[in-house]
Amino acid sequence: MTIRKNQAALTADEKRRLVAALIELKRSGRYDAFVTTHNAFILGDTDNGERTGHRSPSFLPWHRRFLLEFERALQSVDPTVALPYWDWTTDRTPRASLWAPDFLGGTGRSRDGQVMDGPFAASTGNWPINVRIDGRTFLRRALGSAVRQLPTRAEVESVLAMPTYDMAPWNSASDGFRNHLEGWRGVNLHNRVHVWVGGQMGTGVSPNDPVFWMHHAYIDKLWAEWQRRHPGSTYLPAAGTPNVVDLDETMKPWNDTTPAALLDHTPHYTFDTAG
Ligand SMILES: [Cu+2]
Repeated sequence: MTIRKNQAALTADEKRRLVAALIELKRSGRYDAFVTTHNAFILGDTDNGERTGHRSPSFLPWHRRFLLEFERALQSVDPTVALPYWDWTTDRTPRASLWAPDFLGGTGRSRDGQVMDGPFAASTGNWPINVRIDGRTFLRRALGSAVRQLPTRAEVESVLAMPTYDMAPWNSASDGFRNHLEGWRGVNLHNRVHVWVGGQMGTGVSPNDPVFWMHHAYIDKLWAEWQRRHPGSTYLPAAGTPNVVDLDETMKPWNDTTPAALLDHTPHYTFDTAG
């Protein structure tokens, strides 16, 4: 059974195994296929047209499935590995152990944003940025420079308190839990974390940075926390919404699963704490 743990609680051995599995997926080319898929959806999802991965109700189930596919790929390399989550309300500075050289490495140097330490630094030769939006082939970060503060637990609580999953017009203008968690409206949780990390994480090719998976694993955990808090609320819209994935409609690119089929994470993984 897969148990997703807080990244801050991983042992040295768990970190080593996760890093090794990431580098093997990268070497084999399977990693970059995930970056390509994510970028295609970022480019294709629009507020007034078809929208599936982002700025829409299916942001949460789409990323749940995307992470499941990625976690299964990691487990095909090392069956003991699970995706950890990064609780950025607690581990909220560049001094967090997440950014140490034995795990993800730190922020980028000022000249060009290049990450200079850790297993994903360009100098290792193990982490070429192949799926990219410009000529730069090295992992970049600028932790805390484009936006100073990561969201606080109080800000997270204010969003978890919202009882309605999502609302018309089902896009970046919506009120409700999904769009406040995604961050287009209000205190801004998910989007702000992408901006805080900077570098590739601030772009459509954000999965180039392995922290992407840990950020989204925490967003996914917050969805589970919201469900426990609002047992009478569920995914919306229910049916008949143009350009938007309704509860029982299949989602691209897989075309074999629906939001309804992804509401319960427990057949696939559990978390170390209920939260
Ligand atoms: Cu995304």
